[in-house]
Amino acid sequence: MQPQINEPAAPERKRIFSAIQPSGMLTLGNYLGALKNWKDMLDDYDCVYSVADLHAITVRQEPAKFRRQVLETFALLMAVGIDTEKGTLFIQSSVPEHAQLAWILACNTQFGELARMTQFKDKSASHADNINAGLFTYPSLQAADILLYNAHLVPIGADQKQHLELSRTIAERFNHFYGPVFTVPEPYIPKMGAKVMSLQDPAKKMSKSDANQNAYIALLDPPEVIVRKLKRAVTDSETEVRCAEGKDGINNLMTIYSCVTGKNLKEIEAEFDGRGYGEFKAAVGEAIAEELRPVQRRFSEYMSDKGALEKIYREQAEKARYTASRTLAKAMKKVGFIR
Ligand code: ATP
Ligand code: LTN
Repeated sequence: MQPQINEPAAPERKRIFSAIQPSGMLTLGNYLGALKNWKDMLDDYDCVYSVADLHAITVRQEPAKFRRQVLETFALLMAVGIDTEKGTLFIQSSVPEHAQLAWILACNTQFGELARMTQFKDKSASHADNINAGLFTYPSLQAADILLYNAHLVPIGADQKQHLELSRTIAERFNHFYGPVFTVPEPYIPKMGAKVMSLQDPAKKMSKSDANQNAYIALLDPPEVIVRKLKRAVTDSETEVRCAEGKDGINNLMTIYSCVTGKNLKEIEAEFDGRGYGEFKAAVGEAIAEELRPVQRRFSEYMSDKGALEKIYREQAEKARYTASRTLAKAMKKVGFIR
């Protein structure tokens, strides 16, 4: 008997759904801004997490590289502590109900609603040679992800607020036309969670798809690469390690250092009083490397046994399908499909 997601979500534990695209190597920004919270939420919520590979092909992917990235993202999520005994972690394309419900929801999403999405406008501009239909209907698939599991809460960054709002509209519209099927999800902004900025342009967020590799720390960067990238991080012309307006580079490094060491900003200022940027950057680099060391070790362990890894992602997909297939069946019945 497979372990299954409780159905419906146990009333005392709200269900959380979130997903991340395997569109590149996960960064320190993903880790401190999202994944650490994903891990912590496992204790208090009924968590369902996904590697959103269907979403990732809205941008052209090279097949062999893409396959590797999906697998690595899955293993890396486990390595940061997403415990598949406590929650569910699955690869989106292994649960065909996502694509099936996405179609039904696309037929309940208006052209005008999709055309207003800023992510669509941004990605159409940055991938002008491939403005495909999937890029346009991306939010209907995202709504399907969330609604299949009747999630109450969806932890998201600011850039996904518009998509979540549209998921709510789609759920309400469907429920209104066909009768109550879906839980209308709420956005969830975790108490803790830092926004990590680019090391090369601290006005921009650290992003896994940045063309400049020195702008981000990938979770699998070896210690010496981390230390080197930190050494090259953009700061300012002063020498004093203190948090202040106009010192975006230093503020960012202090935030990172604080997140990985647990020290507050005052303590950090005191620690580096009179010591200059060079020493500070070296300490930040070493602290990050230290934090990531166990993650990298666990990642290597998972990747060294592909058979065991496959067993886990198959089981997890089954677990997710148990709930997804029930919700899809309910929705299809309401629409009037012959079952
Ligand atoms: P891409 O470069 O492909 O757009 P990304 O690195 O910007 O990707 P997303 O896949 O859009 O990341 O985001 C995944 C999760 O990580 C989201 O919850 C997002 O809020 C969070 N996240 C991404 N970048 C940062 C960052 N620099 N600081 C904090 N959180 C981040
Ligand atoms: N679009 C999101 C990833 C994503 C997601 C979801 C987030 C896909 N499906 C469902 C929350 C809920 C992104 O690019 N960050």
